[in-house]
Amino acid sequence: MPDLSRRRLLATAALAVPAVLAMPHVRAKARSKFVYKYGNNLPLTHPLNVRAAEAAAKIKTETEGALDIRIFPNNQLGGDTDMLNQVRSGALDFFTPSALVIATLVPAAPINAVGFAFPSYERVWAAMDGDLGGFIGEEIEKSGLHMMRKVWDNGFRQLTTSGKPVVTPDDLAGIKIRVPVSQLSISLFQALGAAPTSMQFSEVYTALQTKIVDAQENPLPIIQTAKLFEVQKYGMLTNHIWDGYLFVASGKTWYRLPKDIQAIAEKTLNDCGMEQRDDIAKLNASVQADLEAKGMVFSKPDPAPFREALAKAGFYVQWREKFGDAAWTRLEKYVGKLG
Ligand code: X2X
Repeated sequence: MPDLSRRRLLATAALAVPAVLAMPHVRAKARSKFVYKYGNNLPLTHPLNVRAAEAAAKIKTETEGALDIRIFPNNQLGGDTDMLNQVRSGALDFFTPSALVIATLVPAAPINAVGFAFPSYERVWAAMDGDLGGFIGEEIEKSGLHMMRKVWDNGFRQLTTSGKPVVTPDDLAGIKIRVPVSQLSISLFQALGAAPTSMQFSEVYTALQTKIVDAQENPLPIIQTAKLFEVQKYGMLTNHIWDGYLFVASGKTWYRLPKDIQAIAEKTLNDCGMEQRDDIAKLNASVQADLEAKGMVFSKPDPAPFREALAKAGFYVQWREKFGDAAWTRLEKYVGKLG
């Protein structure tokens, strides 16, 4: 074979061979590659997505490309109910539902979301990094999903309305309020005399804009990043539920990952979750002023009459029974006696 064509042949062959095989030092490490999908319900600008993107990049680097997590933010894969079905079947690999939303599958999960239970972030993180979070993780594991141990922050949920501010539970009478697809949320707002309706977050902006509902409730960073301030006027700092994002993986695909890759993913997601908590804490210091500059008007109702209304309606008795004594006692260990 004449030299020239031989060289050409070699050059062509080299191009056709995947780069890893052409490099013996890398070949030794070549292994299966996992391209996994992570879906969530929040805009790209929310700290959850900012830190998830950072986690994905870090995991890809540290696993030398073996685990490549592609992020689908903002309900691109469907609403929460759809993503929950997908993560159960293994069509979706990672998902961050609120405990409120995962309750249709794991009824004990939203024990952290009992109305007016948590007085401060200090107690929240003691509980979630302690026994209470451990209990939630075990319950989720039983359902066939895997939960990363560090829960990410959604925040304390605050009430917003378009028509008039809410000062006492009486002001909630008959108000059409959107809540997540959650029995606990429905029950809470019914007990307060409002007219709650469940809706996936993907539909909330439009429902408020077209006045299908008059009110909603979410932590302020969501009201900011999802631009709900464009369709809501009054913000009431009720802190009625502390809500977190559980970083879950589909058991069907998580346990297919080699152990060392699982360990890198788990550690990185937990570390980035801690950073995400800090991001929300920083945001909490400035978000109200930002929303005020955008036209919202804030007030801080006295929580006592709201708690009393819940107790009077039998809310705490009913949910203690539903969650069971074991879960309830764990919650009370961190927040004191409820109801
Ligand atoms: O649906 C909501 O309100 C949200 C975005 O807070 C949750 O994910 C529960």
